Amino acid sequence: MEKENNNTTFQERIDKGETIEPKDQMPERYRQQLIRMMSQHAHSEIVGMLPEGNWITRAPSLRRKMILLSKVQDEAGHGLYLYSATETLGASRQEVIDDLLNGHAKYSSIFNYPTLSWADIAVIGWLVDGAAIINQTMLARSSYGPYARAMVRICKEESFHKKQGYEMVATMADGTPEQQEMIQDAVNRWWWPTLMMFGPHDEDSPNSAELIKWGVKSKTNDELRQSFVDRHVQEAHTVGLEIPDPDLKFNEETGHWVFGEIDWDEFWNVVKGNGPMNRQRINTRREAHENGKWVREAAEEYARKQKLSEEKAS
Ligand code: FAQ
Repeated sequence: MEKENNNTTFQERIDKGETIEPKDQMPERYRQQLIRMMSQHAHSEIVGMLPEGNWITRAPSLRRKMILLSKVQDEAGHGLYLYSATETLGASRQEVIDDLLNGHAKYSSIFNYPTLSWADIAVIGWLVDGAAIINQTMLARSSYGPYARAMVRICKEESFHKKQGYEMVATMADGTPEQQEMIQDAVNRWWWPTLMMFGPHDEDSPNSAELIKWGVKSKTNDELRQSFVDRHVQEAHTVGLEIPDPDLKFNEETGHWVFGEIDWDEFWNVVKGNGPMNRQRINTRREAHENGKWVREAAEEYARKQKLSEEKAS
């Protein structure tokens, strides 16, 4: 009975638009849902460094290299904020990271596709960051304070990422025939996987209703996907690029673009670990984690010594 009363109070707070902070009472299921979603999000930022990191040494100019380096560093920072925010819910960072390295944790399907040419870097900035912004602008209004605040900062950085991506897309689309071919080929390969980032259709999304009830999400997967399509079809046409969807057409009555069906078999195959790059991504993360062991040990030892000397001084 007491639990029910607490939950009612909690729901009333959510309905009033109040922010929930780490020490507030919350239903266990709310906590678990946030740990699930925020840790998957943190992993996505960290694994998301790999497809672009692959091209840092091959950037076509110093300017492009500096931008890409700082973008990839930003993604690392996003992962770290999000791991910290997940810890505020009582999750242990080590366990969360172990889950990723053991292959038990999910992360965004999009990062299991290869980056085959420099044009892919332009298209990731434009489409993948573009999709991330649409999703994360909503999450900046999420009911859980630490997540919402992390999203505000992350969205500012993602906006820069998208702008640099679109500027590169526009440059290539206006370039030599080879550059135009490269950029169109990259759009053809990344368009559908980007639509998959928003998750399954609403009727196949087991978590959405609960997350919306608790104010974690305020829009459904399909609503966000539609916003993405409406915005990015326009941007593609502005720079003379085609969207690889024969069913794409504008509905004058609704003011929205109608688009073809996503290949859900491909989506679930990638989510289950069988995408083109899943194994390589996890192996690369494992190797990086192993190579960074001495840094973690040194940091822990430093913190231990600092604590000892502070105790002595007091
Ligand atoms: N990939 O019931 P729903 C970025 C899973 S960050 C893999 O609809 P929910 C920045 C889902 O986890 C990109 N798995 O789930 C960047 C669930 O499985 P579970 C990441 C997916 O939570 C840019 C099951 O399917 N962004 O791009 C995917 O309501 C460039 C059923 O799904 C976030 O993580 C997927 N695409 O909605 C970095 C944002 N979709 O856990 C580098 C936060 C669904 O029950 C370079 N997350 N699944 O076993 C979210 O907004 C949500 O969690 C969704 C999924 C929308 C991803």
